[in-house]
Amino acid sequence: RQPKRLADYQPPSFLVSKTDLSFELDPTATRVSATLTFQRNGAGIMILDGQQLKLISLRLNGQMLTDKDYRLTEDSLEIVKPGNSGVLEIVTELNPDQNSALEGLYLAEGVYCTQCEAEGFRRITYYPDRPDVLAVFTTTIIADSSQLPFLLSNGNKVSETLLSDGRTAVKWHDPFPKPAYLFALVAGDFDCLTDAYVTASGRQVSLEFYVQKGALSRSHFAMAALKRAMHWDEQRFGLEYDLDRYMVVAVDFFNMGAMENKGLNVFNSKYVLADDSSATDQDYFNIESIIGHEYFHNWTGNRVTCRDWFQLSLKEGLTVFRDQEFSADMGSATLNRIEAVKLIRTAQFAEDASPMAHPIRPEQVLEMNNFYTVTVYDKGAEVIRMLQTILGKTGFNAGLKCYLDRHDGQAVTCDDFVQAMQDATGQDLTQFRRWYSQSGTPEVKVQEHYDATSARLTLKLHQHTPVTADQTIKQPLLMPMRIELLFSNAGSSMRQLLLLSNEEQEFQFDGIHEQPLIVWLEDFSAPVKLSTHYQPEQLLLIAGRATNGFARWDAMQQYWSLLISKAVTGGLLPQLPAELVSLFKQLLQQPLADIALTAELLALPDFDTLAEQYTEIPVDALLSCLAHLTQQLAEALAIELTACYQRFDSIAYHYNEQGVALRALKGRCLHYLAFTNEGEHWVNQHYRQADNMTDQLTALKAAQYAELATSNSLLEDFAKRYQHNVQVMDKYFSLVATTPNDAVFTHLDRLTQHSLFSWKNPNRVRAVFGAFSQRNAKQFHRADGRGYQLLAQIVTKLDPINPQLAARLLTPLLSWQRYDQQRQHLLAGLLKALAAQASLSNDVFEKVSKSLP
Ligand code: BAL
Ligand code: ZN
Repeated sequence: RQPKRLADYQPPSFLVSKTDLSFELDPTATRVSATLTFQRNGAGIMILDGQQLKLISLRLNGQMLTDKDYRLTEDSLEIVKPGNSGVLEIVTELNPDQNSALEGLYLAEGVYCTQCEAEGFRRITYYPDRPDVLAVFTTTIIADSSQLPFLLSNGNKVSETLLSDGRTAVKWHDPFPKPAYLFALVAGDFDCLTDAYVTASGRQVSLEFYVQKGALSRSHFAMAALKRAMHWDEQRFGLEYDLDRYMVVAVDFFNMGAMENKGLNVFNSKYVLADDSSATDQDYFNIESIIGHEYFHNWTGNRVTCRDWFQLSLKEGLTVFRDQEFSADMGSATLNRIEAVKLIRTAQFAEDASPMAHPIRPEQVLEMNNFYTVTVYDKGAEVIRMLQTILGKTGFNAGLKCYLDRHDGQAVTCDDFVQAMQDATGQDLTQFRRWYSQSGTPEVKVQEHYDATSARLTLKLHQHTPVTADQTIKQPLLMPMRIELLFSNAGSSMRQLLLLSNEEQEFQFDGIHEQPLIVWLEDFSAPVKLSTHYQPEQLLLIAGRATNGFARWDAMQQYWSLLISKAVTGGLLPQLPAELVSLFKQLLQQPLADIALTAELLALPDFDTLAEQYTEIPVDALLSCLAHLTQQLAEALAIELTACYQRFDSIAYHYNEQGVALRALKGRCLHYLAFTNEGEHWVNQHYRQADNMTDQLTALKAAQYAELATSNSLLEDFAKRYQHNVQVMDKYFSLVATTPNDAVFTHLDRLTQHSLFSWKNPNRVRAVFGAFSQRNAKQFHRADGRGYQLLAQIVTKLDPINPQLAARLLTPLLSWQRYDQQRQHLLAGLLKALAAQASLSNDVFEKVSKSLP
């Protein structure tokens, strides 16, 4: 199996200017007629991509081709003498019903749906399936409209015709040239919510949401979120929508969260459907953020797209950054930043330390689906954020405008993006470009020296990026470090931006008349691991005083990490320091100023965050420390927790910033109260009185973590109540999969027999086995290997059904070298057994083979 390399990029030999498609839909034999108007673009043969297709016929400029005129392989079609330009007509047949990989055209629950990013279009017809071939698409869909009343594709609807055989033909035209990965077709029966939006320049846009029958009332929030996103992009970046229609279809069978096909987004129903009785605050947040993300792609991804898939972060890092800025403006910027940083410090740092380590612009790829990663997306967004920090908001906005003006309608590279930022601002970004090519998590050490005589403060920074699985040579990076100097006089401080570019660098501040306490890396201004020399009491001071809310939370997290790491090193359980107890008492009793931040300040770090701070992860010690500290906090603060919990009258559910914050703080109190003698009482009451999904789940999770006797009966009640709502049942599946004791294995087995479970539905599989492997550390990382064995079996079972899903689920097994000898041995054995299996998909093969020595 040969990986592709960025260094081998060649422009396409042929371009396609016009792509006319006609689909005659049939569950097992859909016929696709493609008419491609092509022109030569350089030397080389004409080779089209194609997979799992039955070729019916081929014509070149009207002439039927015979088998001496072309060469067909498992994944390509070569036209022997195409000439310099012409029209190629290709008829293929495919089987949507059998397509459980959910790439290309598939049929699930009566809905025909496509997913073409990254390389799914080659499962629809033979085509130059690469993002730098941009064509104007016209699509005709022919089907029985009594079965499939909605026949949708990209762009504007041109016509609808009743054919003589009773079928209907609907024709769509998308005037914007696009690569094949942005093509979409959906056919099915839906309920449709319509609305309208008038853009800043007065364009009337019809907004249409297509959802499963009966779910219309659950699509209003997503519609409103779309309108907020459209308005926000106009206000913040001056970007308007460009077609007459914007359609969103929600489907339950989908590998991704959503897909930004031009004018016709396809969404996982999880990220569209919501109402107050079935959606949590987190669900509402996710819906708004993903609706925004896909909408923002219309400019950053669709109007300007990627030259090749190595440039994926060009559109994804940038669009994640844009959706983060949107969410921050719609709610609490501090909470948004905390959540984004948690993801970097857990999954992204873990990826850097794993055999799959790669830069945000990967250099070598066997299966592109494996590179839709937290590195490309979320570290990619951090890189964009650093650009904004360095250039300032005005400079960044000017850079983005220059990029979009310069490259509208083109397929370009990450270098083109940085060049536009440089040209618009005059800032030399030569060194900054290393963030695109260098993988790994930089480590930054800081030293402070204060000289009272000269009133000079000297800060010495040292950066180092450890080698990663893919790269041994690392260079210094340009990184913005935001700091605050806190002086003894309360309220007196000074904020600075340091630009670290050398391996070692000093920054001097004169006229500093006392030794300040320094708050490092405000807002996580660079995605690095920082090592400082704080004393615990200094961290508590920062937690109380820093101007930046993120920095206050971060100081608390560092405080706990320090306490836990000392305990782990000493082989003991940590004891709760008195000063921490008094700080928590203060937080629980303070006037309700920033409730959301308070809820975060009262949280212990999660297992994954702590794990990333160790080369060899002390699984059992970390889990014991966390359980022990939770118990100690509950005992030491029972009175204050109860009082804080009872401070809030129940208010009717509403998803807004204040409501989210109140539920979060009350939920945090309940999490600890579950560990007190009154635990059963509080949890039962919380569950019974809840008028919303957030509070119900908070109660269920608290009961489960504290292993309360009531946990099972509450879960049963929940399952009975929501048995007809599959989105809520996914939450139930995940809860059962996070059972923290041996019973989980029987439960998992039972869940796979549940009438709603299907191995073909990624949402169900993720709800069960994703939750088990990523959110049940205690059972997944069992020292006897039972958790690992189960996941390996699941991956083996899923690979022939849905390789993309199988490879994603496999991820936690790859980091086998991070555990103790016994676990290493178990994991390595399982990975070797997987590697030895015949006919592994490229998806799973690439990951497994990289992980073995
Ligand atoms: N382009 C794949 C889905 C997303 O990132 O929006
Ligand atoms: Zn995206």
